[in-house]
Amino acid sequence: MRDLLIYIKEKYPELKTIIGGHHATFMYKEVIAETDVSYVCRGEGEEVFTQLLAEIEKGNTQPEIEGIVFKKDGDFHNDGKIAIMENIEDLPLITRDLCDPQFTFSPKIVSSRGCPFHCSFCSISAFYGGSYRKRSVKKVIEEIKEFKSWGEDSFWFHDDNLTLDVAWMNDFCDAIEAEGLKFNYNCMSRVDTICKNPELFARMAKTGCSLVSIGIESGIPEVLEKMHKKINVDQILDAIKIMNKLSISHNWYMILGSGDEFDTPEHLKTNIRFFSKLPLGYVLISILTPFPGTEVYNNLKAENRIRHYNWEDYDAMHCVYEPTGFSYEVLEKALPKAYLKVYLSKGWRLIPLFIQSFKRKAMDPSAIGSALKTMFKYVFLRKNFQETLKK
Ligand code: B12
Ligand code: SF4
Repeated sequence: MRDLLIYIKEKYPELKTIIGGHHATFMYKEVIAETDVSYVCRGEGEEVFTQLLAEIEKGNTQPEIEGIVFKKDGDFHNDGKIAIMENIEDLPLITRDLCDPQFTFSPKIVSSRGCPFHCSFCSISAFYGGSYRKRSVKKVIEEIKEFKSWGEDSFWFHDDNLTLDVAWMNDFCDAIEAEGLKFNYNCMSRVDTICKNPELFARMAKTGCSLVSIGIESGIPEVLEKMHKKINVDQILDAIKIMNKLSISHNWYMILGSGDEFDTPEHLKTNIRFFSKLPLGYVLISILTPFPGTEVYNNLKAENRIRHYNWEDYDAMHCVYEPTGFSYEVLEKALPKAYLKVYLSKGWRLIPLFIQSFKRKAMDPSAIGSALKTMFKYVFLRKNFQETLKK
């Protein structure tokens, strides 16, 4: 995106450009300095973007609009706010006639925005100011029906936690059953929600849920505590048991590194061992990455332990911070080893796992294919893991 903005500014200097999203929201000064972008939208764009366009049309190129930042008198105009809409219910649905017929995309649905938790590595709470807003079941069902009329029957919920509002989720399952709708859906949830509401997940399995992604993050209680993850090891074990009894594929997230005093070789080993002993479905392993806006970023920055700001390397495969108990290379080398240990520990159980995912349409076959190819290149051809993944 940075290169694109620079290219446009060079080629068409008279054009007004605007950027938004999490990174630009927190790093607006750097983004403007690097790209000379005309405006940065901090926060949700739907309302303020249209207001900005209306003002520019009227000839007012320096409008005072919530969350809109631009260069002014050698400084920045910034009201210090992140634009958050009160009401996301009335957002219009995507209309097909606005899309080029050549344009294909698999529909994503956002039924809620924000999250009330404050996990130290996640930028959601800073971006949405801890708010959590939900659209009605009626509107979401309407959207699903619209997409189904386009011939789509598989949806990915982009909500950070689709199941947070359990009553809403039950109403959603009621509506799917009442209308006899048939489709598959993937979503994200939390360990504690699964433990407290196993019957909800059984209902979800019946109403087409094919894949749930869940963050365990760490098997070390002290690290979970410091991450403010608000889950414990007993809950993790319980949630895995519950998910293994259901016909839903499950994908668990793990973080290597904690950015604090628990970055020691012993803790690293213990964590990997913990994950490899669990009867998990898929596991996605990331290296702790200090994304702007997060507590981890603020702490590491204050301690002067951020190694560099090459944002391309903020991909959760590189260690961009200086750990205290070992070198950053140790963590980068631990990533492929952790993948191997966790996946090889599954042995033959990997085969039914893949077959079930195909059948449930939980995973794109090409994604599984490219994961296997990456592993082959790494294990047998001894290619660099990060480079192999990037290709
Ligand atoms: C789905 C998703 C993915 C999917 C994307 C699939 C797809 N094709 O869309 C996949 C799995 C590929 C993915 C990958 C990654 N993701 Co991701 N992802 C998400 C997730 C869950 C939803 C995105 C979304 O649709 N949001 C809903 C829309 C409505 O919100 P939005 O994108 O923020 O847009 C609003 C505003 O930001 C603003 N806005 C945005 N752009 C613009 C532009 C203009 C002009 C204007 C005016 C406004 C504006 O207005 C929009 C509407 O309100 C978000 C979390 C989240 N809730 O956003 C994380 C999130 C964006 N991902 C994140 C991360 C870290 C990653 C990875 C690095 C993870 C990894 N380990 O590899 C990679 C990076 C991939 C890459 N190359 O960029 C972080 C980003 C952190 C940061 N500060 O940058 C997030 C915020 C998750 C988190 N909890 O921290 N991701
Ligand atoms: S990791 Fe999940 S639960 Fe934690 S703040 Fe982010 S979205 Fe919320």
